[in-house]
Amino acid sequence: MSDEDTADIQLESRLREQEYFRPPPEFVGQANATDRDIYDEVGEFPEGFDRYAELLDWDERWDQTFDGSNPPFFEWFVGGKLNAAHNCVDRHLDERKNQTAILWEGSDGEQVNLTYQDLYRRVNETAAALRAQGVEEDDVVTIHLPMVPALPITMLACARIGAPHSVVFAGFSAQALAERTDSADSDFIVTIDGYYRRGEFLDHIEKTDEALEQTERDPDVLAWLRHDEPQADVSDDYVRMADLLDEHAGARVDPVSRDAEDPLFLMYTSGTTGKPKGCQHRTGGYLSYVTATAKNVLDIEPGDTYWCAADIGWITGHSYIVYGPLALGTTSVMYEDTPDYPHKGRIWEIAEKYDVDIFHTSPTAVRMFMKWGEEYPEKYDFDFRHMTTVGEPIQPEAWLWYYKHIGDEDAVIVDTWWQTETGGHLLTNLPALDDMKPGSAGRACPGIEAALVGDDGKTLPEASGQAGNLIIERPWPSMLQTVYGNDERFIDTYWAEYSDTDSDDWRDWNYKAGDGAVQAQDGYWRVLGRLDDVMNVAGHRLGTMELESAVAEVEKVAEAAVAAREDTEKGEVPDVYAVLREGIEESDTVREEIVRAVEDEIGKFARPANVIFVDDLPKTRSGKIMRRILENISNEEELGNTTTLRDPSVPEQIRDELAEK
Ligand code: 6R9
Repeated sequence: MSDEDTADIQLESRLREQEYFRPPPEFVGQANATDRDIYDEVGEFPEGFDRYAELLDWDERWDQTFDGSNPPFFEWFVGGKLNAAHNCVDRHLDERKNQTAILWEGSDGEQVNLTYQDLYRRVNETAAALRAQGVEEDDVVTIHLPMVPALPITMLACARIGAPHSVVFAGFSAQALAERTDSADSDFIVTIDGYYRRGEFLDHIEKTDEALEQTERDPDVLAWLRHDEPQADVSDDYVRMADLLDEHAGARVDPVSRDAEDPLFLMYTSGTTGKPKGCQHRTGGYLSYVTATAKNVLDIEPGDTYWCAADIGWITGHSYIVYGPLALGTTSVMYEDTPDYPHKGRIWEIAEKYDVDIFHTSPTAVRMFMKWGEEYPEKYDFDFRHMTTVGEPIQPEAWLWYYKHIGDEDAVIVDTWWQTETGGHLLTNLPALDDMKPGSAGRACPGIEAALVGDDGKTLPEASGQAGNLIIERPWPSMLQTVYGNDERFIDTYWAEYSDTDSDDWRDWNYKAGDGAVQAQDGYWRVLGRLDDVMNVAGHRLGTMELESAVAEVEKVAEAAVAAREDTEKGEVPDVYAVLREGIEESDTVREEIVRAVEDEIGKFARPANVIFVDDLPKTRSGKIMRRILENISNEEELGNTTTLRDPSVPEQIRDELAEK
């Protein structure tokens, strides 16, 4: 064995035994948050959050930090006025108009450098174009764009004119787009002719064409082009952005002064029941909180090159590619294609090319990089000072690999727990202040009061080491305002279970996260995963109900249930258990129909891993499907308690059926 190998093994075992990792002194020396007093200062409720809002430019200062008089409809920075696009673009022009704001790398290595001045010009022209097309303040604009510069430009243009955007991840199907357009009462869809996936041009406009056949509304469609000329069949009924922009070349649009409480955007997300919910985020509280956490948690400075390798179509991209980083005036990297195109070193090649300082990704991606092997990152010369994970728990093994092979043992790592609903980070360390602990998110962020409730409804003692239901006991500025158009659902989903809903004292209201968690004796939080019927597939949230209703569309299926199976790479993957109608034979054709139904209703990323035909599903006496049992079967685990089953032999029958296949 070479010396190098021996050294490697020694290091490996040292890393494994070590529970805490100190942030490197060079990091601490330059960090944004280095004083522990921040916890007391921001924790001074509610005025402590004023310091977050003070990071922004306001047209009018707020006269009340927090109004809790009508729980759970809390208000933040009441009376204040501001514009998000001004804060992310205009206010940087004096100091850094020639600095790159967005550094975009296309599939084939094409590069677009948008300086703050360029971004200013393009956001203004796009805002003028949207207005000319009839978009008015408070109109919801549905944006169905992939990772191209047009996406942040359109979002910021909407923000400039006070039109809330609703970005629908490009991987969603036509039907999902149609549903979200209708649900948001949106009369505008912004799309593009296509984009690149693994080097191939993907026709994207056909999803809009199909969505229009399904919508109840009749939205105007505005189409960007990926190149100068259309590469797909763009209907003459659609307005070409290029034409509109030509008409408005050089246009300037004054940013609309928005009330702090005016909505900035909607983001649809999966829940336990029914259709996806439109989480509605406010302008002032949201922007203040994501800016402050981008500064204190992600340690972003204007001079940094920052790369969050997520998709802007999810909340992570909204908060930590677009709004937080740009409000701080940094350089934010965007990449169009997948991490393995044209080779598995693509991410590290880009990191080297742009000299990225801060890198942000998901545990799923880390597991994938780990599987591909360290030879890929080793080929490139890059040096991160700070790394982030988000979206799911990270296994200590994957954490250690990330620390060693990507961070070169001299970068800090933050594991950030938060949700679409929370707008920004809630549980994570401030990197210079606390040691890292693989597998743990760490402390609650300044000003955030988290707690655990046992199944008996009682709050667990602090740092008890016991698992419980995660709740947030005190409001925070970036919390969702409501579920768009459905206040009742907002209350039922997030508040009813752990609040005294008759009380008009905000202290009696607790936000339910839907996650299980443990707080260890050191005060660190470890989030275990969802307690409800929501799965986490490669960091994407999917409701079992949504999947099941897609499967139910297949006529040959009598009944179906979806269970999450653990997957070493994606975290979880959906397994479909289907009972076919009388007289229908099991076949690959039916299986294919089921898979296609899921792809059509939701999107390809939700594709089931397995379709398993069974004679019956495990049900309680009252007829409820016990998905937990299917999950145990999928994961080849003990079945646990089956006494509540109407027919206790069903799980064994399913196991036998599986064994026969
Ligand atoms: C930001 C985002 C939210 C759900 C959340 C939880 C899981 C997110 C996590 C994590 C463990 C972390 N989750 N971050 N679990 N550790 N650091 O991911 O939002 O798509 O709404 O998902 O993701 O289960 O409830 P969203």
